[in-house]
Amino acid sequence: MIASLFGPLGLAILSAVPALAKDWEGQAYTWLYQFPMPIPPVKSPAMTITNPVTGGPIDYYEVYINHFQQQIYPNKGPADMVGYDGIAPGPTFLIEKGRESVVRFVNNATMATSVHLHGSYSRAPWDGWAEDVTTSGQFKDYYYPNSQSARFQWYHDHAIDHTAENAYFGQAGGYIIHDPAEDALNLPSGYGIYDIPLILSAKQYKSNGKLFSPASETDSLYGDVIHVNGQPWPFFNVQPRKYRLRFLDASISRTFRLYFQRSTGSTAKIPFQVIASDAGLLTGPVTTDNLYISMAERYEVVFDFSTFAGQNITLRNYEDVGQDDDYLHTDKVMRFVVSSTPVTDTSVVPTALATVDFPTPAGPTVDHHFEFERTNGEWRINDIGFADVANRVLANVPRGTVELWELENSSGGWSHPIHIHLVDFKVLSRQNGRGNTVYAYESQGLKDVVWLGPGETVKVEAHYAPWDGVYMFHCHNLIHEDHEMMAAFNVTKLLDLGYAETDFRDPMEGRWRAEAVTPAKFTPAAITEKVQFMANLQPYNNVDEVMEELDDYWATHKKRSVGPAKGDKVKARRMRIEGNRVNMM
Ligand SMILES: [Cu+2]
Repeated sequence: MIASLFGPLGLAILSAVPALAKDWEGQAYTWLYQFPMPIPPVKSPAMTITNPVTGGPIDYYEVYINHFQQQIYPNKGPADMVGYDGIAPGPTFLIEKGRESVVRFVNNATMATSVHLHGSYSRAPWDGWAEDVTTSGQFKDYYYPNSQSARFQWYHDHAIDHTAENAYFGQAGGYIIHDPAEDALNLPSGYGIYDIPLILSAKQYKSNGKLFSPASETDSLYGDVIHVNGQPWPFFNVQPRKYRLRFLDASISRTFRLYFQRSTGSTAKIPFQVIASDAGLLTGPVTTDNLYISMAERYEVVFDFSTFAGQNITLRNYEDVGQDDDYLHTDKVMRFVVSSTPVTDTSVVPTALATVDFPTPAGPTVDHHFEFERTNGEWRINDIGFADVANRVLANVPRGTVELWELENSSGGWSHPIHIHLVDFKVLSRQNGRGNTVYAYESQGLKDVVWLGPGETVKVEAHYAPWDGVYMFHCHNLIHEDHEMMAAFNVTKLLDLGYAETDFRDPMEGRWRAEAVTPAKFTPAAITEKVQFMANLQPYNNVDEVMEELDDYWATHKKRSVGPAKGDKVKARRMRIEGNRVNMM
């Protein structure tokens, strides 16, 4: 097929657009826009326990990781899935900033799990370290701070070597933090009413209606069936007014470039406002008519349906995003059915949204250069894979410093969304790939994932605080992650900081590991005792004080580079962090 396209100078050029290799990779799904979009239910705490140090509340939740079945094809058998509380996506947590939480994840499933709360600066033992697994019949209590700015976090599996399977079969859910500053803006609000999570995923099914497993994939599983909140190509009834749409790409391999279009008539792309990204609100709304969102990224959009009363709006996806495989309907996502009844809408999108806590610029020197590459069919970071236990800590970052990291995609035509745990970063620059562009919706807020399109090199800057400890960074194509495109960095302890606190640096510390489920551990008294024991060690309640101590420290100390320098792969390979148990396992 030959199509006429417009080149960068507005000149019409002829370009060969490849025809689809095939319409479907798996079982065809033909019920587009026939079924309503589900909204994941809100998770309620099982009890609220008093923090014995601060006197504040700690909400305690129990989540059961259960096998379940879901009818995807109306004319086939149900799909076998595994999800949080036996649903997919899992229930949504609605958290007020400042209310701590402990979530007990109970593994009733067959495969081992580990839970990462993506977007949270959780202490290392509760960050979902891949090897910190909870096996079938065990539970683990995860303690979360919830003291960061309002943001759309999500919780998902992170278990060593089979994260892709666990996430794909259903282990992902939303975790939304609200704060008073955001609430005061009068944005469209009300979870499931005018504030709508749109959790995207792409999967592939077998002829019996069951999921095709990514277990034996080593490159990618792009999926030919697009889901929103677990339903293929749903419709959603809306009123002619503004909505806040919280996008999360929970696919294991597919990147989207989204746009809105009338379902009939004009095919023009309809502009919308991006108001938030991974770490919450942008400085101000960014108006665009299309949006890249790769795996694990979150973007929040306000779309105004008020001029489309009685019409249908289709959410579409570009073709040829990255080098993902396209199928018959992967250029479509869902449909909004706009009612014809006028409504009053008092919500607004202010021109100033938030004061974003950008890191103090560290200067032009690159502290660490990481190459994301494919070597002899294996996925690697600076030639290291996560299984290389002795060498996988690729950076030592002095606690409280700002570092500039350069992330290079040197793996040919592949793309990699890179997630750095613990921190929020600013995307500074992008070279090659998409025209040296950092999109305004990427740079006007803080992020924890950045998409490295084919051939791209991106610089990101982050404040490595507030905690010390060993954390992961990795590709969020979960098949790449499972096949070793994951490493660690160590936010090092400042021995002379002079600030006394409990040590939470080791993500594998024995006392925080999963335990066997027994009735005695699930009594209210036992739960209260456990939660208060954790709280007594004060993992989170002094965060402002910690930040001040770190600022004071670095006002009078000079940073000494302690990690491998730019391009120094040999050094990276040999570097060991002495005394770090994680590294020596
Ligand atoms: Cu990747």
